[in-house]
Amino acid sequence: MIIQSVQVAILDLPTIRPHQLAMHTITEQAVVVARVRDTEGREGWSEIATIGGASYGESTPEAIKANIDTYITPHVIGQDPIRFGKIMHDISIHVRGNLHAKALVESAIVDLAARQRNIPAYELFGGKIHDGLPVAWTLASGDTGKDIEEAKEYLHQKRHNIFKLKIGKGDPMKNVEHVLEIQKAVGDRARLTVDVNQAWDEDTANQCIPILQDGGISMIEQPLPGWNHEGMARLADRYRVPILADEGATSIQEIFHIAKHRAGNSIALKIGKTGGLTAVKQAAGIAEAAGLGLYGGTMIESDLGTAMTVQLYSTMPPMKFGTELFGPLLFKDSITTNRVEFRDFNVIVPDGPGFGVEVDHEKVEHYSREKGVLA
Ligand code: MUC
Ligand code: MG
Repeated sequence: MIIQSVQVAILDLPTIRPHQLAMHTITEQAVVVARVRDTEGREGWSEIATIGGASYGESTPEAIKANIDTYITPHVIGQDPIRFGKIMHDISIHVRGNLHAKALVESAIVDLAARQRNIPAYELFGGKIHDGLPVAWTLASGDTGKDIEEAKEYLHQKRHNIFKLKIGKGDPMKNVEHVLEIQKAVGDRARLTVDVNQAWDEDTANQCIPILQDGGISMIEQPLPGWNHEGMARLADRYRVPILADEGATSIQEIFHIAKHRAGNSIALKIGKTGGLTAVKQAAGIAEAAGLGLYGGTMIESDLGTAMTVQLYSTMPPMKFGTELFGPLLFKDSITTNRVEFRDFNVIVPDGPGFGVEVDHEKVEHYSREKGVLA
């Protein structure tokens, strides 16, 4: 039952429409997939995404793969998956940083440990509290009219009633007008948030936030660069509308720093940036103890990475701002044979063994950048 192999591949998954962020427009999302196999041939799978090569953050898909293959895998081979705490501790002694890579490896090991016992992976994290989680959709087509159409359609389908608007690209005041137009179109049928993805300086934030706040926007995500904790603290102090730290809130140490200095009054959790499933639960504990609001973030993973995240978030108390685990809905295709379900404004917690989704090996091969790695 010990781990015999670890394999990592980069997949490029086409999206149903361009997804425009401040620093990059996604038309194909690069996700990194890992497979660990035990001596009896059982498999554990995981997926982590980054956005726009090196433009969103320091971790790139290529670096994640190279650093796992070279530096992390040797500490995993021959280990018992159920001791994932020990394996991750060993890795932490030998490999600094590399949080996305560590997250990918820990998650694949957890999937395998759960499958060896024929239980959902959430059982290894205290069991689920929820069967479904509120789920936002990101309006980021780059066109106000199309965003309004999308919002109306998904409200009608009862798929989403929380919408996050990406407003970091282009003229800030035009973006504020875009937000207010969408707010007017959906009225009180939906709650709107905005994500600036670090694009403003403090002056711009002080021009735009009061208008967004008066317009009824319910949360402002990462308006300033991730390093600017002092600026984030001033904004959080000055405005009534919640200021959410995302790119600035990575490791548990960084999240502790934000909590201590109130550099934001809420935190976006993500498995990749924080270094794994266990680390996210630790991060949530720090944030909760400091009275910060939580948001269940994503880096736009497909069904596999989303199932992992939904399962983990299901073991935590309700998050003040809900989640944005819409990833599978943005892709043209799926790399799993069963899909993560969305209904009644919720994403449903998968209940099968492991993370509850079954990998489609042919699809994985089809979308792999390098053929034959996970064949
Ligand atoms: C981010 O910065 O939050 C999450 C949802 C989305 O549309 O973009 C991502 C990244
Ligand atoms: Mg964000």
